[in-house]
Amino acid sequence: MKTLLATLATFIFAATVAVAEMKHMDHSNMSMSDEQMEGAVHAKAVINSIGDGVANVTHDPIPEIGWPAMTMDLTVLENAQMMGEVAAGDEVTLMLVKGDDGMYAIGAMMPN
Ligand SMILES: [Cu+2]
Repeated sequence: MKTLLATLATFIFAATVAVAEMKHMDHSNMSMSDEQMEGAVHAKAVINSIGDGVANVTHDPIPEIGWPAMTMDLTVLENAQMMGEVAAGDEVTLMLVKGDDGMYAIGAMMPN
């Protein structure tokens, strides 16, 4: 009987988790995955140029990931959220998320 109860409890727990997972999936209208959001970092930057899927930026240090201030090219993710118009010369806050290749890429950009 104890075994049966334990099995039942495990089953109910598993079912609860499954339902929680499904509810979780309903949030997929967010364009970034939860995994990406967890590892996301923010940095202030100046946009030097922005083009097809890539932006050259000069960003402030990002201590969370050990980056010093630098000028670099960053991939702009296809589903990146652009909060307003961003053009070369603009000061922005970047949200960087890890892309599929493990490299940080721009997941969102908002003018300062
Ligand atoms: Cu950099």
